[in-house]
Amino acid sequence: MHPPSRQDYVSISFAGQGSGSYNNSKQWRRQSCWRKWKQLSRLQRSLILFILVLLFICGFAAYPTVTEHLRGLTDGEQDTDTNSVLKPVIPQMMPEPVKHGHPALPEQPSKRKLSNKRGPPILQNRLQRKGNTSDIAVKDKAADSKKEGEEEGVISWRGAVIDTDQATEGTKDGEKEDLPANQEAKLSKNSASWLEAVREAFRHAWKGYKDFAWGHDELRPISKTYSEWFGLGLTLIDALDTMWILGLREEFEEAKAWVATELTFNKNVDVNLFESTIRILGGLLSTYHLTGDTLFLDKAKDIGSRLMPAFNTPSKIPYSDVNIGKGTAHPPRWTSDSTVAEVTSIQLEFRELSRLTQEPHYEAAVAEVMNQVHKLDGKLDGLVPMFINTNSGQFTHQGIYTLGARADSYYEYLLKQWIQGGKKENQLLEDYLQAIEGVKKNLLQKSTPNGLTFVGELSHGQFSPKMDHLVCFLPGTLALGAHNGLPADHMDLAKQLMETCYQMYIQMETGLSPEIVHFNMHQGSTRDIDVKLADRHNLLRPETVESLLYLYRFTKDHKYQAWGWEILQNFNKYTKVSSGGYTSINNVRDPDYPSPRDKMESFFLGETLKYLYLLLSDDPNLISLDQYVFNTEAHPLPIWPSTA
Ligand code: DMJ
Repeated sequence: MHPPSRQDYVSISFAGQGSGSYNNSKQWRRQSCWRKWKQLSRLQRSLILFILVLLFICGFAAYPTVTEHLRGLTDGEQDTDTNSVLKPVIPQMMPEPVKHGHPALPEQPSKRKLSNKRGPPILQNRLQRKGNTSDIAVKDKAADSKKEGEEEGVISWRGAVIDTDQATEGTKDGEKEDLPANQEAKLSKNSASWLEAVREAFRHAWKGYKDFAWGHDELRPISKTYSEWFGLGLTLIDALDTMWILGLREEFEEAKAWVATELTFNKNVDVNLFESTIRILGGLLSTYHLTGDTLFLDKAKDIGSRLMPAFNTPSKIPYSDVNIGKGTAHPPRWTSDSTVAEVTSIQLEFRELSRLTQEPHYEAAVAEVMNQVHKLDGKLDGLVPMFINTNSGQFTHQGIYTLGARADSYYEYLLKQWIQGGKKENQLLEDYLQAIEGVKKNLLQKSTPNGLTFVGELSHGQFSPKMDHLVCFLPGTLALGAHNGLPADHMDLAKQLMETCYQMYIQMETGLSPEIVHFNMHQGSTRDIDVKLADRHNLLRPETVESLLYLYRFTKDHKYQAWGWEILQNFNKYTKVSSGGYTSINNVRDPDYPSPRDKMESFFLGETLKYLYLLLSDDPNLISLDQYVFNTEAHPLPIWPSTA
C-alpha cells in the first residue's frame, strides 16, 4: 500500500479507486474499504475521525431533548408527528384521569422523574366532575412563608424556587360528568374565596415586582431583577386599575405615590405607539375614571400629547415608534411599514382623551386612520392584511389573513369603538359585521376527530390550521357584539370558540395553553390539537380568561367560572415563583420541567388577573359591561353617555 500524496484539500471518493477488480463479496468490500481508508492522507483521516466524534457528541447532547419530546408521544399514541399532543379520548371511553401530583423536579434534567401527566386530554369540561373547583379550599398564606427548598413541593429551578404547593387540586378521579344544581350553588358560594385567591395571586406578583423591579418595566422573577422596555414603570401603571378593582388600597396608594413623585414622560426614550397607548394611556385614563383623581388624567394628557408626533407621516398612518422626549417619530429600522393591528387599536384611548380634554385633534388623528383603512383595497371579505405603509397608506405584504398577531385587535376595536360611541358609527359596525362574515367564510374550520371549531389562517389562498392563543379574544368579542344586538349566531360561534380555547389549555400537561396550536383536519387523525416544539411557551396571556368573563356575564353559565378557576390554579402550580412574581414558561407540555423564561409581562397584572377577578366575581355591576368597554389591555373606559 502506497501512501497517497499529501493534499491540502480533502477529496474523498469511494468509487472506482484503488486496485483490484470488483466482485461484491463481503471480504472484498471489507478489504476495499480498508484499502481506501489507508489511501487517505493523514489530514483526511483526522478530519473524518473528527467529524465522527463531533457527530457522536452532538447526538449525545441532543438525546435528553429528543427523548423529552418523544415522551409526549407515549401513552399509546403511535402517531409519528413529533409536534403532537396527547390523544383526545371520547368522553364515554375515557379512562380515569391521572391525578396531578406535585411535580418533583430533580436539579438535573437527566434525573427527572417520568412525568405525572394530566391524564388523557378530554373533550369535555373537566370541572363538571365531583370534587371540582368548588371543593377547593384556597390555601392559606402560610404556604408563602415556607422556607425555600425545605418543604415538599418546593422545587429548585436553576437557582430560583417555584413553590408548587400553593395551588390546590382541580379535579378528582371517577367523577360525574354533569354539573348538578347543588354544585352550581357551591360554585356561586365559593365566589368569595375565589376572589381572595385572585387577590392573593396579585399580592404575590406584586411582592416580586416591589422587591426586585420597583419602578421598572417588568419583573424578572427568577433572577430577581427587572427588564426595561420603555423605562416608564410599565407594570406599575398597567396594574393601577387592577389594584383598585381588587380593593388592594394599600398597594394602590404606594403605586400612586410613585406616579405622583417619580413618573416622568420627559425622557429621551423611544416607545412603541401602540404598546404605550394601550398600557400607559389606557391605564391612566381608566384609573382616572375609577378613582376620580386628576393626577391620572394629567399624566394621561402628558403621555397622549407626547405620542402625537407619530401621526406626522406622509399618509397620516402613524409610525410605530415615538421619542417622547424629543418629539420625533419613526418607523422600525428595517421598514416604513406599520402593523395594521397597532395603528387601528389606539382609537378607544385617543377618542376618550379628546372627550375628556375637549381637544379634538387626538380623536381626529385616530379617526383618519380608521377612515383610510375602511376604504383600502386589499381586504378579503372584510379581513385585513397585517401591514400598512406609512408613506403610501396602502396595505403591504398582502395575501395573508389572520385573527392572530398583527391583525387581532383591529377587529376588536371596530366593535368596541362602535359601543364606546353609543352604537351610532355605522361604518365601524359594517366593517365589523363584514369581517365576521369573512372569518366564517375563509378562516373557520372544524378539527378532526372531535370537531373543535377553530379560526385558522389564510396565506395566498392556502388555508393553514394554525391558531394563536391571541385569537382567543374572539369569543369574548363575539359575545359582546351579540349582547349589543348583533346576530344571535355570533353568540353560538362565541360558545364554540370558547370551548376550543379551553381545550387549548386543558389538553396540555400543565393545563396551560401554548402560544400557538395547529388543529388536525385530516381523516383518521386521532387527536385534534398539535403543538410544534417552538410554540410550547406560555406568556401568562389573558385572552382566554378575558373571553371567559364575557361568556360568563352573558350566559350566567358557571362552567366558565370553573374553567377560569382551573386556569388560575394552573398558573399557580406552574408559573408561581416562591420569592415573588409569576414567570412565563417555555414548555406547557412538561409539568415536571416547564422551564421558566424569567419574565412577568405587565399584562399579567394589567389583564390576566383583572379578568380572572371579574370572572370569578358574581357581581355583574363590578365594571358593568353595559357601562364600560375594555381597551385591548383590559383597561375599562366608559361608554359615552348618549347625547341624543
Ligand atoms: C396585550 O398587550 C394586549 O392584550 C394586546 O392586545 C395583545 N397582546 C397582549 C396580551 O396578550
